[in-house]
Amino acid sequence: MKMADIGLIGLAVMGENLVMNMESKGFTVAVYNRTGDKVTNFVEGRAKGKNIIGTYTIEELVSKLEKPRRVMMMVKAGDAVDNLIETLLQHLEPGDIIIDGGNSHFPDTARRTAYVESKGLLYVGCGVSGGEEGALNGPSLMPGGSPAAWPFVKPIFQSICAKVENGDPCCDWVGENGAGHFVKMVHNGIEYGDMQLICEAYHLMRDGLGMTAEEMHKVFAEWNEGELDSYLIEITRDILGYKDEKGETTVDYILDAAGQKGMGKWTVISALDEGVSLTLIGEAVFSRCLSAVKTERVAAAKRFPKSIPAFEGDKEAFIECIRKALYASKIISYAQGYAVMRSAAKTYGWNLNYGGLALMWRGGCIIRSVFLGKIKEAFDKNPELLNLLMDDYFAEVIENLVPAWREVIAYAVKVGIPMPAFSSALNYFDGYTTECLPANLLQAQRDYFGAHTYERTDCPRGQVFHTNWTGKGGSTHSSTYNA
Ligand code: NBP
Repeated sequence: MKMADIGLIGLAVMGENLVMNMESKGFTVAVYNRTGDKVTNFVEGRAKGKNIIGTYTIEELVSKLEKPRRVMMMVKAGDAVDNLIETLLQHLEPGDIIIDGGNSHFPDTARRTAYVESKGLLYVGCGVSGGEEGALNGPSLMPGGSPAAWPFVKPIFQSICAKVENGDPCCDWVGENGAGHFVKMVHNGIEYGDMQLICEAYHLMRDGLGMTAEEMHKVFAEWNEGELDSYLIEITRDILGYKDEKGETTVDYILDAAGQKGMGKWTVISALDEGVSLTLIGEAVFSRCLSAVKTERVAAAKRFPKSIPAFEGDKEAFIECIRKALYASKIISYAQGYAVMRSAAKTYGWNLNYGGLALMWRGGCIIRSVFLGKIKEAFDKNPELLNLLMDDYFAEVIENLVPAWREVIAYAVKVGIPMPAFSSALNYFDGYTTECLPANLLQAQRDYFGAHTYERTDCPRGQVFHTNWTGKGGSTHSSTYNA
């Protein structure tokens, strides 16, 4: 058998399917897994008769690779990646390329890129999205790291990734060091937001309108035909229509305690570090936390019983309002996510192509949707766009959605159905579009107790003042601090 085009470490669900995908596109792949049985099972099972070479040590894996060698790790993020890099460095040569396709935290990727480059090799931290199905049939790939590595990984990555209708690949170079993993992290944060928005719409229909899963299945099927057409709406439709052997809807029996692996949390932490509002994803993370304290919620529900009144208006019309409110909130979530990426790009010196990112997410990944095509158009038209809301298309769309958005949230608040993501989105919209916020009073408070100073509306920006509010303080003021 000829030498392999690429080596892959980690034969779990993602690794195995990526290997099958690469092989189906004409690449020969050498594979290795820490637990050797998995290699044997794979090469004698699914990979039998294919251009896939099983190996049982890292040294053997490296010996099977064409030069410059390309080795992709698809293992659990964390120490495993550092340990594998150390072992690989003992066997690889300058010019070879190490790729991490796991969900590594972007500062780790930045550190590893510098380290591997210091040894004369190249490093790629690549976000991979699309789960098992995507890995096999075409994931969205977000590579970053050593730019010199891109020409060597591009032919493989752009051949195995998802493609949009016109054939454009959902994979392009994102930027230096941790850029690929940063963008993948924000993708996952947006995924948290999209999922939470869908769950809130479901909650309002279930408890506010008294709808069955079957009825909601039909609503989501309709929604998937229009502006909301997306993978997550599609799977929600299917989940709501799914019945077990007894004919019962499975979703009705699933415990309402959500898990999380941390990508949403990392995204929110990055937004806090950047000082950028990412309220919707923040609410999505905290909603999972609140759902997880099920026992406490059961006790609290007994202590504060509530009965939700039967809905008395035009149900069909209200369902359309929910759809509009969901769409408006989704626009806000993406506006916030893009604002975080823009800020981080400045902080870390990345030259991100925002339209290109929308294209990368347009197919293959979990947040894939028709809507991302419109985002691509907005950033292609104006790469300097500061906020998606200021794009003419989105500004007009959201203006038309606002009345329904307010109506839905007002109703939910009145009857006591929590809609943290919907309402945080509306609050952001109202805040972002308000010329005078009450932060004048806030600055006065800060200056009162901490001499933090303030700027004045009747003086140039940057000129700071301090008032001796009580007559007891001195004229010394503190230095300024901006998040
Ligand atoms: P897992 O995240 O469950 O990782 C399992 C793999 O990691 C196995 O091959 C395992 O080897 C290997 N591994 C571990 Br655990 N510790 C190791 C160590 N110290 N040294 C070497 N190998 C080690 O698998 P996955 O769900 O396929 O995900 C792989 C990566 O892709 C992860 O970083 C994940 O976050 C990311 N990802 C997953 C998805 C998804 O939908 N699942 C999507 C996108 C990205 P063993 O067989 O010997 O235990």
